Amino acid sequence: ENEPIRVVVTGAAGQIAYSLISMISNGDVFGTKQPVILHLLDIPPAMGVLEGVCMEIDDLALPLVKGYVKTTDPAEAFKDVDAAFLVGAMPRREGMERKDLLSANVKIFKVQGEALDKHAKKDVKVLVVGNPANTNALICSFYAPSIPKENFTAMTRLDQNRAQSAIAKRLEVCVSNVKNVTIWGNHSSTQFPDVFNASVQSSGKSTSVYDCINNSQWLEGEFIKTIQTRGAAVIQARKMSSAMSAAKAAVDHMRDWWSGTSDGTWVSMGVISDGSYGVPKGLIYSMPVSISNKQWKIVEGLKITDFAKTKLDLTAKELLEEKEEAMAVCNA
Ligand code: NAX
Repeated sequence: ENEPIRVVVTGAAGQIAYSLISMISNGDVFGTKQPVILHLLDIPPAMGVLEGVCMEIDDLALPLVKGYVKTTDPAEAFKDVDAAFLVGAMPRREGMERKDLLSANVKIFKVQGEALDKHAKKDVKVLVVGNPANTNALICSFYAPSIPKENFTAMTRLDQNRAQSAIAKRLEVCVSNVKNVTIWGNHSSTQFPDVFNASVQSSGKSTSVYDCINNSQWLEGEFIKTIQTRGAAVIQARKMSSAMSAAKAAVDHMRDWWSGTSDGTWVSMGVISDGSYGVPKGLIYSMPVSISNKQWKIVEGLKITDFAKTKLDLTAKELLEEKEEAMAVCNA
Protein backbone atom coordinates (compact mmCIF):
# COMPACT_ATOMS: atom_id res chain seq x y z
CA GLU A 1 0.00 0.00 0.00
CA ASN A 2 1.16 3.57 -0.75
CA GLU A 3 2.48 5.72 2.09
CA PRO A 4 -0.16 8.24 3.20
CA ILE A 5 0.23 11.82 2.01
CA ARG A 6 -0.57 14.78 4.24
CA VAL A 7 -3.28 17.12 3.01
CA VAL A 8 -4.22 20.34 4.78
CA VAL A 9 -7.64 21.96 4.51
CA THR A 10 -7.98 25.41 6.10
CA GLY A 11 -11.37 26.78 7.04
CA ALA A 12 -12.07 23.15 7.87
CA ALA A 13 -15.21 23.96 9.85
CA GLY A 14 -16.72 25.98 7.00
CA GLN A 15 -19.25 25.10 4.35
CA ILE A 16 -16.92 24.42 1.39
CA ALA A 17 -14.67 22.23 3.54
CA TYR A 18 -17.70 20.23 4.64
CA SER A 19 -18.13 18.90 1.10
CA LEU A 20 -14.44 18.95 0.19
CA ILE A 21 -13.24 16.79 3.08
CA SER A 22 -15.56 13.94 2.16
CA MET A 23 -14.43 14.00 -1.48
CA ILE A 24 -10.72 13.99 -0.53
CA SER A 25 -11.40 11.15 1.91
CA ASN A 26 -13.15 9.20 -0.81
CA GLY A 27 -10.14 9.29 -3.17
CA ASP A 28 -11.66 11.75 -5.65
CA VAL A 29 -8.53 13.94 -5.68
CA PHE A 30 -5.46 11.78 -5.13
CA GLY A 31 -6.90 8.51 -6.35
CA THR A 32 -8.48 5.52 -4.69
CA LYS A 33 -5.11 3.92 -3.91
CA GLN A 34 -3.65 6.92 -2.11
CA PRO A 35 -4.18 7.03 1.66
CA VAL A 36 -4.33 10.47 3.28
CA ILE A 37 -3.76 12.09 6.65
CA LEU A 38 -5.97 15.16 6.93
CA HIS A 39 -4.70 18.33 8.59
CA LEU A 40 -7.65 20.50 9.54
CA LEU A 41 -7.04 24.14 10.43
CA ASP A 42 -9.56 26.62 11.70
CA ILE A 43 -9.76 29.39 14.32
CA PRO A 44 -10.63 28.93 18.03
CA PRO A 45 -14.36 29.86 17.82
CA ALA A 46 -14.84 27.13 15.18
CA MET A 47 -13.28 24.28 17.18
CA GLY A 48 -16.60 22.96 18.47
CA VAL A 49 -17.95 22.66 14.93
CA LEU A 50 -14.68 21.12 13.76
CA GLU A 51 -14.99 18.51 16.51
CA GLY A 52 -18.32 17.54 14.95
CA VAL A 53 -16.76 17.39 11.48
CA CYS A 54 -14.10 15.04 12.85
CA MET A 55 -16.80 12.81 14.33
CA GLU A 56 -18.33 12.66 10.86
CA ILE A 57 -14.95 11.84 9.28
CA ASP A 58 -14.82 8.84 11.64
CA ASP A 59 -18.36 7.95 10.69
CA LEU A 60 -17.64 8.09 6.94
CA ALA A 61 -15.74 4.86 7.65
CA LEU A 62 -13.51 5.41 4.62
CA PRO A 63 -10.39 3.24 4.45
CA LEU A 64 -8.16 5.88 2.78
CA VAL A 65 -8.25 8.13 5.85
CA LYS A 66 -5.27 7.12 7.99
CA GLY A 67 -5.77 9.88 10.53
CA TYR A 68 -6.45 13.54 11.05
CA VAL A 69 -4.96 16.46 12.92
CA LYS A 70 -7.34 19.12 14.19
CA THR A 71 -5.63 22.39 15.07
CA THR A 72 -5.68 26.18 15.38
CA ASP A 73 -1.90 26.40 14.93
CA PRO A 74 -0.60 27.02 11.38
CA ALA A 75 2.78 25.45 12.29
CA GLU A 76 1.07 22.16 13.14
CA ALA A 77 -1.38 22.42 10.24
CA PHE A 78 1.30 22.86 7.58
CA LYS A 79 3.85 20.39 9.01
CA ASP A 80 5.13 18.15 6.19
CA VAL A 81 2.08 18.64 3.98
CA ASP A 82 2.10 17.48 0.36
CA ALA A 83 -1.00 19.40 -0.72
CA ALA A 84 -2.82 22.41 0.69
CA PHE A 85 -6.38 23.59 0.15
CA LEU A 86 -6.46 27.13 1.53
CA VAL A 87 -10.19 27.65 1.88
CA GLY A 88 -10.45 29.54 5.17
CA ALA A 89 -10.86 33.27 4.96
CA MET A 90 -12.90 35.97 6.58
CA PRO A 91 -16.29 36.26 4.92
CA ARG A 92 -17.59 39.61 3.82
CA ARG A 93 -19.93 41.01 6.43
CA GLU A 94 -22.59 43.63 5.96
CA GLY A 95 -21.20 47.13 5.73
CA MET A 96 -17.73 45.83 4.99
CA GLU A 97 -15.89 47.42 2.09
CA ARG A 98 -13.97 45.33 -0.41
CA LYS A 99 -10.82 46.98 0.93
CA ASP A 100 -11.53 45.86 4.52
CA LEU A 101 -12.02 42.31 3.31
CA LEU A 102 -8.84 42.37 1.30
CA SER A 103 -6.85 43.71 4.20
CA ALA A 104 -8.19 41.11 6.67
CA ASN A 105 -7.59 38.23 4.32
CA VAL A 106 -4.20 39.28 3.07
CA LYS A 107 -2.96 39.14 6.67
CA ILE A 108 -4.21 35.57 7.01
CA PHE A 109 -2.37 34.53 3.86
CA LYS A 110 0.84 36.22 4.95
CA VAL A 111 0.84 34.14 8.15
CA GLN A 112 0.02 30.97 6.24
CA GLY A 113 2.71 31.65 3.64
CA GLU A 114 5.30 31.98 6.40
CA ALA A 115 4.09 28.76 7.99
CA LEU A 116 4.18 26.90 4.66
CA ASP A 117 7.72 28.18 4.10
CA LYS A 118 8.89 26.84 7.45
CA HIS A 119 6.96 23.61 7.77
CA ALA A 120 5.57 22.24 4.49
CA LYS A 121 7.34 19.98 2.01
CA LYS A 122 9.14 22.03 -0.64
CA ASP A 123 7.10 20.44 -3.41
CA VAL A 124 3.76 21.18 -1.71
CA LYS A 125 0.95 21.98 -4.15
CA VAL A 126 -1.07 24.94 -2.88
CA LEU A 127 -4.58 25.77 -4.07
CA VAL A 128 -6.05 29.02 -2.75
CA VAL A 129 -9.86 29.14 -2.69
CA GLY A 130 -10.44 31.85 -0.06
CA ASN A 131 -11.13 35.27 -1.56
CA PRO A 132 -9.65 37.39 -3.01
CA ALA A 133 -8.14 34.11 -4.23
CA ASN A 134 -5.61 35.36 -6.81
CA THR A 135 -4.14 38.03 -4.58
CA ASN A 136 -4.15 35.77 -1.51
CA ALA A 137 -2.16 33.20 -3.50
CA LEU A 138 0.32 35.89 -4.53
CA ILE A 139 0.83 37.01 -0.94
CA CYS A 140 1.12 33.45 0.29
CA SER A 141 3.82 32.73 -2.28
CA PHE A 142 5.64 35.99 -1.49
CA TYR A 143 5.99 34.93 2.14
CA ALA A 144 7.11 31.42 1.23
CA PRO A 145 10.24 32.18 -0.81
CA SER A 146 11.74 28.68 -0.30
CA ILE A 147 8.84 27.10 -2.22
CA PRO A 148 8.74 27.51 -6.03
CA LYS A 149 6.26 30.12 -7.25
CA GLU A 150 4.78 27.55 -9.61
CA ASN A 151 3.45 25.68 -6.56
CA PHE A 152 0.95 28.42 -5.70
CA THR A 153 -2.31 28.51 -7.64
CA ALA A 154 -5.71 30.17 -7.25
CA MET A 155 -9.05 28.59 -8.04
CA THR A 156 -10.98 29.65 -11.13
CA ARG A 157 -12.17 26.12 -11.87
CA LEU A 158 -15.64 26.89 -10.54
CA ASP A 159 -15.90 29.66 -13.13
CA GLN A 160 -14.70 27.24 -15.81
CA ASN A 161 -17.22 24.61 -14.75
CA ARG A 162 -20.00 27.20 -14.75
CA ALA A 163 -19.08 28.36 -18.26
CA GLN A 164 -18.75 24.83 -19.60
CA SER A 165 -22.09 23.85 -18.15
CA ALA A 166 -23.84 26.96 -19.50
CA ILE A 167 -22.57 26.20 -23.02
CA ALA A 168 -23.60 22.54 -22.77
CA LYS A 169 -27.07 23.55 -21.62
CA ARG A 170 -27.48 26.02 -24.44
CA LEU A 171 -26.44 23.41 -27.02
CA GLU A 172 -28.31 20.59 -25.28
CA VAL A 173 -25.21 18.39 -25.20
CA CYS A 174 -23.49 16.54 -22.37
CA VAL A 175 -21.16 18.80 -20.39
CA SER A 176 -18.24 16.43 -21.07
CA ASN A 177 -18.53 17.18 -24.79
CA VAL A 178 -17.60 20.82 -24.25
CA LYS A 179 -13.82 21.25 -24.21
CA ASN A 180 -11.25 23.96 -23.60
CA VAL A 181 -13.34 26.76 -22.13
CA THR A 182 -10.86 29.27 -20.67
CA ILE A 183 -11.19 31.64 -17.74
CA TRP A 184 -8.77 34.55 -17.89
CA GLY A 185 -7.69 36.79 -15.05
CA ASN A 186 -9.16 37.39 -11.64
CA HIS A 187 -11.73 35.25 -9.82
CA SER A 188 -14.05 38.25 -9.65
CA SER A 189 -16.60 39.93 -11.86
CA THR A 190 -13.82 41.16 -14.18
CA GLN A 191 -12.89 37.60 -15.16
CA PHE A 192 -13.16 36.80 -18.84
CA PRO A 193 -14.84 33.48 -19.67
CA ASP A 194 -13.58 32.77 -23.19
CA VAL A 195 -15.11 30.22 -25.52
CA PHE A 196 -13.38 31.49 -28.62
CA ASN A 197 -10.95 28.56 -28.52
CA ALA A 198 -13.46 26.09 -27.08
CA SER A 199 -14.95 23.19 -28.99
CA VAL A 200 -17.93 20.85 -28.91
CA GLN A 201 -17.50 17.15 -29.69
CA SER A 202 -20.31 15.35 -31.38
CA SER A 203 -20.27 12.00 -33.17
CA GLY A 204 -16.49 12.03 -33.43
CA LYS A 205 -16.35 15.56 -34.83
CA SER A 206 -15.03 18.67 -33.14
CA THR A 207 -16.66 22.03 -33.94
CA SER A 208 -15.93 25.45 -32.49
CA VAL A 209 -18.38 26.65 -29.85
CA TYR A 210 -18.67 29.96 -31.72
CA ASP A 211 -19.82 28.22 -34.89
CA CYS A 212 -22.17 25.86 -33.05
CA ILE A 213 -23.90 28.61 -31.10
CA ASN A 214 -23.73 31.04 -33.98
CA ASN A 215 -24.84 34.00 -31.90
CA SER A 216 -21.90 36.24 -31.03
CA GLN A 217 -24.24 38.74 -29.42
CA TRP A 218 -25.21 36.18 -26.78
CA LEU A 219 -21.65 34.87 -26.43
CA GLU A 220 -20.14 38.31 -25.97
CA GLY A 221 -22.98 39.68 -23.88
CA GLU A 222 -25.36 37.70 -21.74
CA PHE A 223 -23.17 34.60 -21.52
CA ILE A 224 -20.16 36.47 -20.12
CA LYS A 225 -22.30 38.48 -17.73
CA THR A 226 -24.05 35.36 -16.42
CA ILE A 227 -20.76 33.63 -15.62
CA GLN A 228 -19.24 36.75 -14.07
CA THR A 229 -22.21 37.17 -11.72
CA ARG A 230 -23.09 33.53 -11.13
CA GLY A 231 -21.72 33.55 -7.57
CA ALA A 232 -23.99 36.42 -6.60
CA ALA A 233 -26.98 34.70 -8.21
CA VAL A 234 -26.38 31.57 -6.11
CA ILE A 235 -26.11 33.67 -2.94
CA GLN A 236 -29.36 35.39 -3.74
CA ALA A 237 -31.19 32.10 -4.22
CA ARG A 238 -29.55 30.01 -1.52
CA LYS A 239 -28.86 32.80 0.98
CA MET A 240 -25.40 31.26 1.26
CA SER A 241 -22.51 31.24 -1.17
CA SER A 242 -21.68 28.36 -3.51
CA ALA A 243 -20.28 25.48 -1.50
CA MET A 244 -21.02 22.10 -3.09
CA SER A 245 -19.92 23.32 -6.52
CA ALA A 246 -16.93 25.18 -5.08
CA ALA A 247 -15.74 22.03 -3.32
CA LYS A 248 -16.17 19.99 -6.52
CA ALA A 249 -14.17 22.61 -8.44
CA ALA A 250 -11.36 22.43 -5.87
CA VAL A 251 -11.35 18.66 -6.34
CA ASP A 252 -11.18 19.04 -10.14
CA HIS A 253 -8.33 21.56 -9.90
CA MET A 254 -6.14 19.53 -7.55
CA ARG A 255 -6.92 16.20 -9.25
CA ASP A 256 -5.83 17.53 -12.64
CA TRP A 257 -2.71 19.06 -11.12
CA TRP A 258 -1.89 15.71 -9.51
CA SER A 259 -2.70 13.42 -12.44
CA GLY A 260 -2.48 15.63 -15.52
CA THR A 261 -4.72 16.73 -18.37
CA SER A 262 -5.38 14.64 -21.46
CA ASP A 263 -3.76 15.43 -24.81
CA GLY A 264 -5.16 18.49 -26.56
CA THR A 265 -7.16 19.70 -23.58
CA TRP A 266 -6.49 22.39 -21.05
CA VAL A 267 -7.95 23.70 -17.82
CA SER A 268 -7.90 27.11 -16.16
CA MET A 269 -5.91 27.91 -13.04
CA GLY A 270 -4.70 31.11 -11.48
CA VAL A 271 -0.92 30.81 -11.94
CA ILE A 272 2.09 33.10 -11.81
CA SER A 273 2.28 35.07 -15.03
CA ASP A 274 5.43 34.87 -17.15
CA GLY A 275 4.27 37.62 -19.50
CA SER A 276 2.41 35.29 -21.89
CA TYR A 277 -0.50 36.93 -23.72
CA GLY A 278 0.77 40.33 -22.61
CA VAL A 279 -0.28 39.74 -19.00
CA PRO A 280 1.99 41.66 -16.59
CA LYS A 281 4.62 39.35 -15.12
CA GLY A 282 4.31 38.31 -11.50
CA LEU A 283 0.52 38.41 -11.11
CA ILE A 284 -1.46 35.32 -10.22
CA TYR A 285 -3.68 35.33 -13.27
CA SER A 286 -6.02 32.63 -14.54
CA MET A 287 -4.62 31.05 -17.69
CA PRO A 288 -5.20 28.00 -19.85
CA VAL A 289 -2.76 25.31 -18.68
CA SER A 290 -1.94 21.76 -19.66
CA ILE A 291 -0.46 19.52 -17.01
CA SER A 292 1.87 16.53 -16.96
CA ASN A 293 4.20 15.12 -14.27
CA LYS A 294 2.48 17.42 -11.75
CA GLN A 295 3.78 20.50 -13.64
CA TRP A 296 1.46 22.98 -15.31
CA LYS A 297 2.43 24.78 -18.49
CA ILE A 298 0.66 27.78 -20.02
CA VAL A 299 -0.96 26.85 -23.34
CA GLU A 300 0.53 29.24 -25.85
CA GLY A 301 -0.70 30.43 -29.22
CA LEU A 302 -4.44 30.70 -28.56
CA LYS A 303 -6.26 33.20 -30.66
CA ILE A 304 -6.97 36.46 -28.82
CA THR A 305 -9.37 38.77 -30.62
CA ASP A 306 -9.41 42.53 -30.03
CA PHE A 307 -12.56 42.02 -27.97
CA ALA A 308 -10.76 39.43 -25.84
CA LYS A 309 -7.65 41.59 -25.46
CA THR A 310 -9.71 44.41 -23.91
CA LYS A 311 -11.14 41.93 -21.40
CA LEU A 312 -7.71 40.47 -20.57
CA ASP A 313 -6.34 43.95 -19.90
CA LEU A 314 -9.27 44.97 -17.72
CA THR A 315 -8.94 42.04 -15.35
CA ALA A 316 -5.13 42.48 -15.25
CA LYS A 317 -5.65 46.08 -14.20
CA GLU A 318 -7.83 44.99 -11.29
CA LEU A 319 -5.22 42.44 -10.20
CA LEU A 320 -2.46 45.05 -10.31
CA GLU A 321 -4.56 47.28 -8.04
CA GLU A 322 -5.24 44.41 -5.65
CA LYS A 323 -1.55 43.57 -5.56
CA GLU A 324 -0.64 47.13 -4.69
CA GLU A 325 -3.24 47.30 -1.90
CA ALA A 326 -2.15 43.93 -0.56
CA MET A 327 1.53 44.83 -0.47
CA ALA A 328 0.66 48.08 1.30
CA VAL A 329 -1.23 46.11 3.99
CA CYS A 330 1.66 43.68 4.41
CA ASN A 331 4.28 46.41 4.66
CA ALA A 332 2.26 48.52 7.09
P1 NAX B 1 -17.33 29.73 5.54
O1 NAX B 1 -17.46 31.06 6.18
O2 NAX B 1 -18.42 28.73 5.63
O3 NAX B 1 -16.02 29.02 6.12
C1 NAX B 1 -14.81 29.69 6.26
C2 NAX B 1 -14.06 29.05 7.42
O4 NAX B 1 -12.77 29.63 7.48
C3 NAX B 1 -14.73 29.28 8.77
O5 NAX B 1 -14.86 28.05 9.46
C4 NAX B 1 -13.75 30.23 9.47
O6 NAX B 1 -13.72 30.03 10.88
C5 NAX B 1 -12.44 29.79 8.83
N1 NAX B 1 -11.36 30.77 8.99
C6 NAX B 1 -11.42 32.12 9.10
N2 NAX B 1 -10.20 32.62 9.31
C7 NAX B 1 -9.35 31.57 9.32
C8 NAX B 1 -7.94 31.46 9.52
N3 NAX B 1 -7.17 32.54 9.74
N4 NAX B 1 -7.40 30.23 9.48
C9 NAX B 1 -8.15 29.14 9.28
N5 NAX B 1 -9.49 29.18 9.11
C10 NAX B 1 -10.06 30.39 9.13
O7 NAX B 1 -16.93 30.02 4.02
P2 NAX B 1 -16.97 29.07 2.75
O8 NAX B 1 -18.30 29.17 2.14
O9 NAX B 1 -16.43 27.75 3.11
O10 NAX B 1 -15.97 29.86 1.78
C11 NAX B 1 -14.60 29.95 2.03
C12 NAX B 1 -13.93 30.93 1.10
O11 NAX B 1 -14.04 30.52 -0.25
C13 NAX B 1 -14.48 32.36 1.14
O12 NAX B 1 -13.39 33.27 1.16
C14 NAX B 1 -15.20 32.48 -0.19
O13 NAX B 1 -15.28 33.81 -0.63
C15 NAX B 1 -14.34 31.63 -1.07
N6 NAX B 1 -14.91 31.15 -2.33
C16 NAX B 1 -14.08 31.08 -3.42
C17 NAX B 1 -14.48 30.58 -4.63
C18 NAX B 1 -13.55 30.49 -5.79
O14 NAX B 1 -14.02 30.12 -6.87
N7 NAX B 1 -12.27 30.80 -5.70
C19 NAX B 1 -15.88 30.14 -4.84
C20 NAX B 1 -16.60 29.83 -3.57
C21 NAX B 1 -16.30 30.73 -2.42
O15 NAX B 1 -17.10 31.89 -2.52
